[in-house]
Amino acid sequence: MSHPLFDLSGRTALVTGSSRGLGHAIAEGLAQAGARLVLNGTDTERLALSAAALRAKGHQVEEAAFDVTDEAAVCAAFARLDAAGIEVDILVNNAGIQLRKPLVELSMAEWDKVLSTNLTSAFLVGREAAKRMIARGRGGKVINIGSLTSEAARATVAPYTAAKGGIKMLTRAMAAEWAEHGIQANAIGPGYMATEMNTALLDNPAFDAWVKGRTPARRWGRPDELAGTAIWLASQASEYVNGQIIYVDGGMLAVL
Ligand code: GCO
Repeated sequence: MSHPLFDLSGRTALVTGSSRGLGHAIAEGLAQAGARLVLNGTDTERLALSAAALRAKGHQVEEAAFDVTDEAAVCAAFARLDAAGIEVDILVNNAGIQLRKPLVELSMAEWDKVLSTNLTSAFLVGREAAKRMIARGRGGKVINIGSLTSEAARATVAPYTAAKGGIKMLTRAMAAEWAEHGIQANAIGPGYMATEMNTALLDNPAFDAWVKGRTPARRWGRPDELAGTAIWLASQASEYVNGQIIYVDGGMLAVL
């Protein structure tokens, strides 16, 4: 029997970047707990496939294709949700990209792209969602997706590291301003997960061995292993948890 504290029936969850990878898995977990989904991505074909796969499992799914880095597009998307009577109670700021390159070779444009996709997007989508949550007076949930790089750096991923460090502090800033409105803003910090974004790392035998050696669990994480934490942070069960980043990393950050 499911516990009522974790029941998301009657709630609507917008998950950015949910046509694949961690976003899709988190969305599926929230739907299994009862939430209606609003999936987001920029590739409308992939988004439609992701939505169809979840509908086939009996979940209620809307599609909202918009670019999370484009302020006008974000505002227009929320206006369309308003017009359709769709109220976002749970926002998961998951959209993210990676770019692996030594710092001294990075262009300004590359830096800006990673920062805007991985950090500024959470501010933009978070602002639009929270404005509405505050106006409705029913509170809400914001879950930002951090990373191990919210805490520790790794060579060749500097803009990603800076953005994910920013996500940790943006989460706290959101909690500082929105907690009094009944909104909980927390983050999930996934460890090394077997996703499409990490294909190059998974396919590199030395990196694969490093991850397995460095992680107490001795393996990569599976995207669906984020679902439990996402459901908890999206539910009434976490009503007094605010500004935290929860690492789901097989123990990696806990050890040297
Ligand atoms: C990397 C990876 C990161 C990590 C993740 C760890 O290049 O280090 O692509 O995305 O997998 O963020 O938390």
